[in-house]
This record gives sequence, structure tokens and C-alpha cells, in this order.
Amino acid sequence: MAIVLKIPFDLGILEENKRGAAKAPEIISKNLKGNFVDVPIDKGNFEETQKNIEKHALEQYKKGNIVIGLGGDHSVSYGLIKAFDKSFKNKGLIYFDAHPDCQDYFLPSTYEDILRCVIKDTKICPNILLVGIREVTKAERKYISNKNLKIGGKKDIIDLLNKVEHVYISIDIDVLDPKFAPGTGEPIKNGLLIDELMEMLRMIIESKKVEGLDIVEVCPDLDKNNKTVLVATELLERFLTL
Ligand SMILES: [Mn+2]
Repeated sequence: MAIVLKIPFDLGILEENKRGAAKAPEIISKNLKGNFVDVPIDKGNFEETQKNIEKHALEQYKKGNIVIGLGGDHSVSYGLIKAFDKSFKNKGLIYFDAHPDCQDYFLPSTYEDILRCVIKDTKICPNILLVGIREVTKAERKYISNKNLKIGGKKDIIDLLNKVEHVYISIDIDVLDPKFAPGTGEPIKNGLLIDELMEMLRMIIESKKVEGLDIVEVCPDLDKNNKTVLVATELLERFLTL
């Protein structure tokens, strides 16, 4: 059974003008029927909040459920992926994002550092695939090459699915082109088309190896004609039947 953890936290975004993703879980979930659980957020204590996210996800994995994290900014994936790492062996991570989020390592992680923190603090690497990356800083380029991180598409997804038994998918909505998902803190042009993303997700879902996933960085305040909220809702709906 799929359980949706609603995580209304966006303080992992340091720039105040890019925040607003905390409003997404309520807005995205309101027209859907599913099993929703509210994760309590302590705005004054990020570390405690991360622990709380991890604890909630671990509880669901122990019950044999599939965990869907609904953010929030990308930092919420840290606790979610830690729980996935503790619950499964022979696993992989598919990271859909315009950015590699590998800027630096420090805890609690921010939306710019989350993947680097995950790589350091879990045993998932080297089974990590980045999809849709198109803005990389100098520090990230160096880190990616040092760690030999794979950036790829469909074919690499198939390779990873053949290699591991359990998969986690992290979807930063900015992986999509801003034409389809303008409502996000750091939109980057030349992103994936909705059909391209859906096709890749279909392949991953059909492998029956998905144990957990998250949808993050939807910012309703920055949205245009509700486009981003609608596409995120469509994505979530697709996963509710897992
Ligand atoms: Mn991200």
C-alpha cells in the first residue's frame, strides 16, 4: 500500500524569495483520495525535523508500505532516503532534477546539498543515476567527476533497474521544462517534456522495484495558471496505486 507523507517544510531553501514549497502538500493532495499522513514540522529545529521525517518513513517501510514523500523543498528527501537506505539492501536511486544538488556537505542538508549528503551518509552510491541535469556549478562538476556519478536517460535507467532490487525515485519538479512547471524556486530552461518524464516513470514503475519516492520543489506562489500544481497532482495520482 502506498502511504503519502505530507512534509510542509521549505526552510531548506536559504533564499526567502524562493520559498513557498511548504504550501504544496496541502494544495496537491486536497483533490486526491489516498492514505495521507502529516509529518510534524519543527521550524525552529531542522535536525529534529529531518529525524522526524526519517522516523515516519521507517515506520511505513517496516509495515511493508511504499513511501511517497510530498514536499516541501528538496532537503526533505534526506530523511526519506536515509530511511530507504536503512530498510533495503541491493538498492538504487534515480534522481530527477535540473540541478545535481551536490554543492557542499553539511547537516542539516539544504536543497542545494541534499544529494551530496545522501551519498556521504548512505550506502546507495554507486547505484545512483541523475536524470535531467542541466545546471551544474564548478564545485559540483568536480564532485560528480570524483565520485564518478552517472548522468543519463532511458537506457541508463534500464541498466540500473537490471542491477538493483529496490529503487527510490526523487522528483524535483524543476526537472520539467519551465513551460510545464514554472512554479518552482529555480526553473531552468530546456527541461524534460511531461511525456518524457511520464515514459521514464512508467518504465521504473513497471519494474515493480519502487519502494519509495518523493515529489518536491513545487511552489504554488510562483505558479502560472496552476500548471505546476496540476502536473504534480497528476504525478502523485499515478503513484497512489502502487
Ligand atoms: Mn533539487
